[in-house]
Amino acid sequence: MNLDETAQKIKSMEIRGAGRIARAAVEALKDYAQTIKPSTSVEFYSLINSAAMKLLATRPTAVSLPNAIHFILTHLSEDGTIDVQRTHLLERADVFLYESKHAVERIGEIGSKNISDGDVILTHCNSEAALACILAAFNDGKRVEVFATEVRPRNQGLITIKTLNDAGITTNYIVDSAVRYFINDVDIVIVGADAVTVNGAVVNKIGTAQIALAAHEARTSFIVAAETYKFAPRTLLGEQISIEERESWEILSESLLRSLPNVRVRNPVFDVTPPSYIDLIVTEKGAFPPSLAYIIIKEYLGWSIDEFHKTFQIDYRE
Ligand code: RUB
Repeated sequence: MNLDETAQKIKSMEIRGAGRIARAAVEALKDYAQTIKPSTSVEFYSLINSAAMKLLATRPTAVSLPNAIHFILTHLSEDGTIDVQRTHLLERADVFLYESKHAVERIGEIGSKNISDGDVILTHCNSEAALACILAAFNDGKRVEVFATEVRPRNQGLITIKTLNDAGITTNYIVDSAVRYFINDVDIVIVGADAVTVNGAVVNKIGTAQIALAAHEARTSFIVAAETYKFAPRTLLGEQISIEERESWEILSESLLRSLPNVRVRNPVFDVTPPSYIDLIVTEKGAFPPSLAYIIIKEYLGWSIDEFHKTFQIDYRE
C-alpha cells in the first residue's frame, strides 16, 4: 500500500486503533523510503519529512503515531549518503514493527496476571492491548466472561465481540449507556489508550471516562493496557492532547440534520480519564500506577525536556 493510500485509510478509519495506526504509518514510510529516487541526501531527507507530515495529519489524538514516526526518523540527518539514511530508516522501522508486536504480547502476559479465575471483565472500544490481557487470561485456563460495549457511533464493539466469540469467551454485548446498570456485576474494567499524559491521565475512546467514573463509584478495578509508545512526551512541555472531533454524519444522517435547523451534532471521539480513577497502567515494561507516567516517558521512551531540542523536528500539530 502506498503512502497516500495508507494516509487515506487511517483518516477514514479503515485502519484504526492506536497500535495499528502506528504500525501502518511505519510500514508506509518504510515502503516510501524504498520507492523514492532522490538525487541528493538533502532531497531524501526532505521527501521523508513531507511524508511524515502527511501521515501525522491523518488523526490527531493517538500519540503512538508521532512516537512511532519519531522513533524511526530520530538521528536521521541531511548528512550522509542516501544509502546510509535509507538503511538507517529501514532498520529503525523494522525494530519498531518487531517491538510493537512483541509489546502487545508482553502486555497480555503481564495484564493477565491481574485477572482471576471467574472474573467478569468489561472492555470498551476495540483495543488490541486490552484484548491481549483478556485472551491471555483465558488461554491460561481462567474462566472469564466479558461485557463489551457497542461503541457508538462507529461500533468498534463489533470487532471486539467477534474476536472474543472466535476465542470461545462468553461475551455480553451492551449499549454504551448500560455500563452503570451492569457495573456491579463486573470485577475489572480493562481498556486501551490512545495517549497517556505525564500526569497519568489516559485518553481513550469517548465514553471511557464515564465508565471509569462508574467503576470508581462501584470500587471496581480500572486497568489500562498501553504500550510505552502511547505515552505522550510533549505533555512534559505542557502540550495538550488534541481530541479529534469527527463529522456529524457519523451520528445523524445529513438529511435528518438538515430538517432540524436548530440542532448541531457534536462528535468528539476520545475523552480524558483522570489518573485518580485508574488503578494500573499495564505496559510491556511492567504494570505501573499512573503517577509513574513521567518515569516511563523518561526511562523507556528516552525523552527528557533536554531531548526536545536535539531530536528530529516534526511539528506534531500539523
Ligand atoms: C480506538 C481506541 C482504542 C485505542 C487503543 O479508537 O480508542 O481503545 O486506540 O487500541 P479508534 P490499541 O477506533 O477511533 O481508532 O490497544 O489497539 O492500540
